[in-house]
Amino acid sequence: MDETRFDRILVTAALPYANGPIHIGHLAGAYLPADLYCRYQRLKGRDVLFICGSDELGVAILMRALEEGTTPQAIVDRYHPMIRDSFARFGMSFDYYGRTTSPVHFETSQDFFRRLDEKGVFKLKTEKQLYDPEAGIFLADRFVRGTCPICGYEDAYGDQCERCGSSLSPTDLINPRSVLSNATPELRETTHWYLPLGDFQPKLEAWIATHPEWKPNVLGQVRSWLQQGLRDRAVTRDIPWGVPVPEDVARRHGVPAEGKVLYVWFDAPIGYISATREWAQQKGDPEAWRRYWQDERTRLIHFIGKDNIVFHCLMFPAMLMAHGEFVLPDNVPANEFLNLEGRKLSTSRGWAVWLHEYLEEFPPDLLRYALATMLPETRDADFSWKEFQQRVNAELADILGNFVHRTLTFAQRFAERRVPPLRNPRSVDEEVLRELATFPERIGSAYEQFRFREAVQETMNLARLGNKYFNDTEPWHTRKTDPQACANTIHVSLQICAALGILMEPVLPFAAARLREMLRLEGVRSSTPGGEGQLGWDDAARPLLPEGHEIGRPEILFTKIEDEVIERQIARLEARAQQAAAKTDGPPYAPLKPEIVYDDFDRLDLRVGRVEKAERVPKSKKLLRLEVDLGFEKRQILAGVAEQMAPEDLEGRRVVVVANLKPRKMMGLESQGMLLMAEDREGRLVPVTAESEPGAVVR
Ligand code: B3M
Ligand code: ZN
Repeated sequence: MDETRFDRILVTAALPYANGPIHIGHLAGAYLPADLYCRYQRLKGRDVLFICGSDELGVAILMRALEEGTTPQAIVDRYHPMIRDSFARFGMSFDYYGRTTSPVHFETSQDFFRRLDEKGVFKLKTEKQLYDPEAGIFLADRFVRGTCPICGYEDAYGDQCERCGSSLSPTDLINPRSVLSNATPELRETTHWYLPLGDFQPKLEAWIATHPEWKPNVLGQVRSWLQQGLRDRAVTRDIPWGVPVPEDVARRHGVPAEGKVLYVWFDAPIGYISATREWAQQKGDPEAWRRYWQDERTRLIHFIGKDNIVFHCLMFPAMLMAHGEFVLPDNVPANEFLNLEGRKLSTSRGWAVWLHEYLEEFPPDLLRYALATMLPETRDADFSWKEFQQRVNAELADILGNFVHRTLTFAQRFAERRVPPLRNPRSVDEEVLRELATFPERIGSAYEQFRFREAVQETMNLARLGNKYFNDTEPWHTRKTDPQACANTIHVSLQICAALGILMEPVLPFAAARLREMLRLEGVRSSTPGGEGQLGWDDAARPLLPEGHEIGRPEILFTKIEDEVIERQIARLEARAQQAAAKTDGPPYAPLKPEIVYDDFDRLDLRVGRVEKAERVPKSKKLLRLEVDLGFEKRQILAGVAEQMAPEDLEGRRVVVVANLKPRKMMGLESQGMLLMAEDREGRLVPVTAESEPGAVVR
């Protein structure tokens, strides 16, 4: 880092949508590189702040809630802790991990929006959009389905047909229907705020031109966007989940604020700022966030995947420029995509390796290392389980683990676990120590330039150097022929181990800590937030263990992975993909009904009832007549299930009854209530049962 220009580094990693767990594609795109970078910089002794959090608003979350038949809040409350915890176990060294449903975030993004509005940055446009008259809301693209005009598929989305892949606009659909209510949508007028990106184009171009050092894949995308010409982008939406458009702002324009929220790509990057504010509050210095966002001597770096480039390199910078009080990113080292076993990662097709599942079976370091060697830095890359195994067995175990183990075992057996003195070093000893001294700089410069694969390879090269030196000096021979030469080999090898105890820390933080413990190497600065310690990255250039220093017992750093373990992972992946295929081919789930409040639910009186008797109703194909004991009284209930169920399926069972449903007559018989049934996507029914006494209240 150019220390004449910068005093501190603010690093952000893309805020993952809290609508599903983290998989290796996410890790390879943004998170692992960001963590490697921050850990390296902390070891260099630099002032680093590493910010991330869950992206909890917008259509993606709402869609997920809809698919699962629950609320968006329930979705984010499930996935936020899951993501946060799996990140922590993976060793992500965030200074702060926030979430965009926090009050600070609402306030920060509303203030940002208000300020841009006051500065006259936005354009307002009124247009006709699809509206669901039953649910009472405007329908974002994904909330409309209908028949594809190209291929006739009946379940095409408003923005795309999943069968033929055509990109559509909601008004192209034949027989459009609302996913929310099934109603036929109508066209209605609505007003939205637009960020006129085109107006910013000259400023953005000038700014991008000052960054020829950015990665070619990033500059390539940015230039192509600029070439096409930037267009106005709506930064508000009519959906019921997001940061509300501030009422005062709406009022100023005479636009009803109700139901309007900020577009998720407007609020999410502001989430980096909100999270930094929360970090500052938490540490009791509420203004500290300003140093990182508003001081020119801060270097801001966004780690993201390639699908987020336009937002981080053009839209968010335009917002920051318009606001006027913030620093702009100094670099956006976006990665390309990671494939899995030669196929595109796809969560809906079950083609992914999930972080939380991985962590149930393997230590975090193995994936950190293997992924780091396969990062899609310049082009798409592929992760395969076989290569994972190969990296672990042939590199971590056979090279790094082996070097450490043979060195420590030798020191234990022939030097009483003490660092022997270096006397009359041979030229080979001196050469290796000289070469060792070049590694911090060599690995470090790769990290500085976001060349993480190279950094990790160079780290392994130090272990390779150690192994070669150990082999070349043959301490098992010199032990008998020239004890001082043997002692020198042990001395130098231990110094290499100690250097590794620092230099492998970014990529293998857990193993590095164990190695330092084995060496009893103390005082190394932690690569996690707030770490103290005298020894840092550059100290690894010199011998760290004094003569006579006592070391601990050797332990195995990395265990090899058996073929069978890897085969199980591959089999699981295949099984997942098959399951997912079966599921998506099936009929659609019933659409979710519009939201109700608790009082709506509370008007139902649900009771447990025991079905004492069940029989067919003569001359009716559909009806069963049931006698149900509700404890305090008996009821006759007619259930329209005779086509799917036999009387024996119900007799004797404890079911759930709607007990306050107005009685009605069917086939001349009075039905005094209703049974709850679960109906799956194929139309199969099962009674909802409850193992409680008749009359028990269900709520
Ligand atoms: N949540 C999209 C994504 O996960 C989005 C990133 C926001 S970064 C401010 O790819
Ligand atoms: Zn189609």
